[in-house]
Amino acid sequence: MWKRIVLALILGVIVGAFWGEGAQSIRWIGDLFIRLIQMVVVPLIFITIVAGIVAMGDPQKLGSLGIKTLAIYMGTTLVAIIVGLTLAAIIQPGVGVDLSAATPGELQAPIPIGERMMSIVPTNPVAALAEGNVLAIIFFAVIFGMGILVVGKNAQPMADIMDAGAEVMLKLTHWVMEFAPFGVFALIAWVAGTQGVAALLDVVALAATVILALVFHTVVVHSSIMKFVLGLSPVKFFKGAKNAMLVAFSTSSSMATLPVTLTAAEENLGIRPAVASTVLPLGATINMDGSAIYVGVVSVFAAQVFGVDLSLIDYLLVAATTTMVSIGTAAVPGASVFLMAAVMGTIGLSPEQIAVVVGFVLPFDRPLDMLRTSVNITGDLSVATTVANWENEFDREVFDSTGKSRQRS
Ligand code: DAS
Repeated sequence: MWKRIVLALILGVIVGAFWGEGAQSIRWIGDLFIRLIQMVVVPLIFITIVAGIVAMGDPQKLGSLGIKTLAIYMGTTLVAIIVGLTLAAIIQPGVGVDLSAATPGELQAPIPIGERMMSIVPTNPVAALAEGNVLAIIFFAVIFGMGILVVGKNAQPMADIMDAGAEVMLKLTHWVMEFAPFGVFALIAWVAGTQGVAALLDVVALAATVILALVFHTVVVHSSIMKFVLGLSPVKFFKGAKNAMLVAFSTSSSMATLPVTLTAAEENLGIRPAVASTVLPLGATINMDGSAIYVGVVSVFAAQVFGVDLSLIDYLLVAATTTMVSIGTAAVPGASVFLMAAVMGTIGLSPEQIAVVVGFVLPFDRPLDMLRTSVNITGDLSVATTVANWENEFDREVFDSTGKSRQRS
């Protein structure tokens, strides 16, 4: 799939460069693709967040291990998003990027912050879904998911519906991505034709910001957890996690990597099965530091492109929304593309502006997806190592002997 997208990207640049303004005539293909993305976003967010909350299991039953795990997962994701937002605010990849010709809609009038905070609680959840009010949808999805958990077995049919719904929405997402090469070709040809090929180079600054944030979070944050929180060698941690990180990089799917993640946890990092078998599958589903960084950086990029001044409250809203949305982000290739649209909605961008940004970043998504999935897995293993240490389910000898050729017993 992504080879076809790269081919579409290259063809789009060439056609756009030679066709010039005439490329406007195929813009409708790009608009159609953007509409397909928009069609999927609202049901995808609602259903995957409800399914993600239900997947966490009942808080009462989770016990200390579960509560600790959830708290550390959300905490590390919040740290990740703060790293991403800070670097995006400093580097400012979106400043000077001119997508105006691509922006059919005008900037939405800024809504007073008090009103925006209140609107998080929807007076009519169905209206919130219909209007695409992302924060209200997320709020209702979390409450609805917790309601299913608390009601327990009587709500099992609803839990099953949400599980099945998440699977159906992911299939629809997959179908929309099948159309991506055509949409990307048209969007790139149109931007290159109307803005000049140089406009595409603006995405390099965005990609560089994402990569910098991913590397910083992985190396600095997780090394600090190992060294200063657990008193373990960061080098040995990364040696033990290497295989899982490489498989995540090549598959761009946390779920596909899970078997390798479990093996690395038990055989290299000394995490006993009691912790590995609960913490890691949960992490692959709801813990995505890399995706949170990506979605947050793109949101700040979009705000800079369209001249939206972000207040501190806006940054906090993006951080909270991204953390929640990462619970619903599916562990499959390209999942973040749809959910970043949700987060951009919280900073007042119009659906058209969101769609243009999504169409702009999509051609470059796959290489960044490989990196962010690798970071997602690293975060899962870092939290699993932490929980294993705190629950005395940790085999220090196994961890310390990582990388040495151990005599297979
Ligand atoms: N590829 C997703 C994963 O498997 C993450 C993403 O799309 O951001 O973790």
